[in-house]
Amino acid sequence: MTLRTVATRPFPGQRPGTSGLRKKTAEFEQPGYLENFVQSLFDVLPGTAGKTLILGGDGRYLNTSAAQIILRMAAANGFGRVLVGRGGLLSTPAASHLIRRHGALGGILLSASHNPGGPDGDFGIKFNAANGGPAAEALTEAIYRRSGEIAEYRILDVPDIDIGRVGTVRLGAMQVEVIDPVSDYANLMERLFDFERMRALLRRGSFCMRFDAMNAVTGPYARAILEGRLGAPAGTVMNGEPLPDFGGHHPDPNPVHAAELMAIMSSRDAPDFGAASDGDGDRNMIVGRGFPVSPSDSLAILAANAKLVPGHADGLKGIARSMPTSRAADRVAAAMDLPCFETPTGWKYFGSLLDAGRVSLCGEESYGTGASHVREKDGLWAVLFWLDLVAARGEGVEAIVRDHWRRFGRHYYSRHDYEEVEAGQAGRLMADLRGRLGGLAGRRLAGLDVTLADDFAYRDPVDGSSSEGQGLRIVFGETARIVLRLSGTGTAGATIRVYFELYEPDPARHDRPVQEVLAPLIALAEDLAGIRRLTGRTRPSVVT
Ligand code: VG1
Ligand code: CO
Repeated sequence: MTLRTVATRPFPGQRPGTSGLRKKTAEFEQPGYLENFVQSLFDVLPGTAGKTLILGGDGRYLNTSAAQIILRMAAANGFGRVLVGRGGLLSTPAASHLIRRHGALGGILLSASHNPGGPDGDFGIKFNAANGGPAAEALTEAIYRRSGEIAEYRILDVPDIDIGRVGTVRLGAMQVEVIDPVSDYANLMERLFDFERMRALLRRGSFCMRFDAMNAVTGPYARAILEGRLGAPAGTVMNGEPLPDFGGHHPDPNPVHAAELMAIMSSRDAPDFGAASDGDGDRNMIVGRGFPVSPSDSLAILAANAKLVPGHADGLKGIARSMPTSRAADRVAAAMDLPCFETPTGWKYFGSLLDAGRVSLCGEESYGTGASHVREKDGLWAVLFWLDLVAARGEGVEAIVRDHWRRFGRHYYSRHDYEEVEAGQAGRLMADLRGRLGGLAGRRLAGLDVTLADDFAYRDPVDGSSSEGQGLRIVFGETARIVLRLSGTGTAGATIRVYFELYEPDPARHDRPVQEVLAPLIALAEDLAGIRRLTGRTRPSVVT
């Protein structure tokens, strides 16, 4: 067994985005590409000697071969122990839990999350720190700087080890523990929710649910928890086998990409409750019969009903949402007299608030919801939360949402994505609008008064760190908002995201088509930003 030091040269562009480093699979397949990034990470960590590392991924193409390389590199870099999910699998929230439970230095997650996988798709790598949460900007920037000067990496010269079976293997001086990816996570869920109550609901012949794992990582988790511990009938979980190309699915749980589930939920004999998760298991979509729940509403509804589930029986400390997420949660926070925080997009900003005990629930408009039990958004957790609410209230998904709107008003909400726009064009469009924001406040546009127009900047109230340039927002008081930002997870060109929100307090007006209600704001955004004019796109690539 020999430790090899391999000479290498920097690859440009190894800068993590909103959540990890994501590139086309082919880029990751270049010899040394993965190794360079991993060595850069190990080089900037505060000491790896004798430490514990958690390792897993979402099962996509390259997952297991990358895991083997990382195991050999971890051994060569002095780690004492690596816990790896059997078959190289771990969902992102399960990994977050394991990091915390085992006092690990951190965890490496092989995933490009909701991006498609396979040789022609995307691959990615995320690092979560000792608190279980995504690496903070200071660390990801340090990795990036290191990747620009790296000259060698260290690796053990040994054959692949068997990670397909639970057990312990030695790799040099390091111990590799292959663990069941599901059991610890499932035990945690049992402590947070009333499994007896959900079991009774699922046993009732009249209640039926469907969970779409989209051939990504949540299949084994959902089967073990829903069909196993909760006794839902076999077949409740669809597309439950993790596949290297996700069976051709785009594992993004929204009504556009989870079309198969949406068709089932809109059919004549639709189940009562539908749900889906993404590639790495941190996102969730909740659907009633023919009734998708907007993720921003979902956060607000979970907050308003939190006391009904055992994990939050003592109430909430506060709520946080990412800036583009609708302000539905803010209304709940105000009514419950709770602190409410607005952070930049990406889960890494919630970590310090959760660590400091300032908030208990967090959410994003992009189908991500989570809480203080881990430091990640958590797809299955959100599904169980909803299921437990349905059981506790004895009402269906749609009834719960409509009741919430009646009490708090409805925030009509939509996101329009323009994907694979030429990067220079997208940058100019944003710079141009940013330059004109200063003149907008005080003007009346589309019949609404602009009260604020700025480029969102955030100062973390716990550690004082600041992040600028987090999205252009045009705010019309409490009534409406338009937000524009560039995605930090795409791998081809630039993706422009435009977010629309309009508040409607009147229950008599809660049944209108979303795009129709938002049409004046959509037209105004076009007038202001000129997306069609400047990019030649006639319509968004995806509307959610
Ligand atoms: C997107 C979402 C953001 C989410 C991020 C990571 O980022 O908008 O809310 O936190 O993906 O999610 P962006 O920069 O493309 O808008 V995951 O589930 O892909 O790790
Ligand atoms: Co994800």
